[in-house]
Amino acid sequence: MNITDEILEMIKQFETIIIHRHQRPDPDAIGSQAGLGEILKTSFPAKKILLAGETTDGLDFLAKMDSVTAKDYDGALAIIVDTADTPRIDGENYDLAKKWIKIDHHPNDQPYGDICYVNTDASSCSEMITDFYLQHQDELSLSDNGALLLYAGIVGDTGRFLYPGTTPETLRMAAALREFSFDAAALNRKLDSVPMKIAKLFGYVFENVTLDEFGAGVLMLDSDVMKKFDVVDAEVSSIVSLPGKIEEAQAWTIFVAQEDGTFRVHFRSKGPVINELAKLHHGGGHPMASGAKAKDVTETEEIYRQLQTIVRDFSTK
Ligand SMILES: [Mn+2]
Repeated sequence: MNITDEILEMIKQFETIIIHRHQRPDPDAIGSQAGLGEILKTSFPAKKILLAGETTDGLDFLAKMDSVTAKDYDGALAIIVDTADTPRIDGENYDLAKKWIKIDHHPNDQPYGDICYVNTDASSCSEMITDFYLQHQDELSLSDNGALLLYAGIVGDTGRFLYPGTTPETLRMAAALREFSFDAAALNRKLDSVPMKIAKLFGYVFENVTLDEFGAGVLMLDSDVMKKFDVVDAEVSSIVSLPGKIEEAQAWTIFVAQEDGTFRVHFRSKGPVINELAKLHHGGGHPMASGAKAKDVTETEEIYRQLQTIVRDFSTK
């Protein structure tokens, strides 16, 4: 029995299944969570399937969350998708569930769950859920809306099939989803468009990002900048990959001021491995896309110096 068979067998044993994903969700978090939810609702209409966590402005067009109480976890199965470690799980009480399953594509720094299914070769958790569905098509069904959700997740985590995580398998999964009936062009447009104030911030990013001679980039969005563009942390995720458009950029870090004076730190790379650096600063993630935290400006400066060393070593080896 392979691991997806074990997952299906466990799902069959439970009447209530509560699906969680990570905090500050992106389209892959919502897509894999709600896409799996659609598969389970369509395939097992008698089961109670709930989506846990906060409903997120800006992504609520994909799916809205259910209100889940502690009582719902009595004898329930919790499935946690796209979430590397338990502190990042959105929604409380998952630890009250009778059993847990982890399904994720981030490095398995914290294995958890009665079943822990991690595939770091997958572009996205939505790709893994699509594969799960395809492997068990004889027993599972997928609605058009479920296909849309999973497709949104793959598009989100691959930057519309641009990032290096995109494999032949990714494209096979995406192709299978496109067999369903949904408006993929409209979905792509929706995922790719930003409000005017964010478009103005795009301009600021290109004006102000600096690169050293090896292509290590840095951009600071301090509280004055955040105020000037009238944006909060949750709204700036779409700028993180922008410096990648610059030919000379190899890897970059973006610091985003938080209300409490600390900084959220984003790392992206075209080659140098940056997740070990993220781990040094209370973060982690993928080798080419990670996040961390900095307590003050001094720590942001230290992070950029460390990034410069990584990029220089990569370029000169
Ligand atoms: Mn993901």
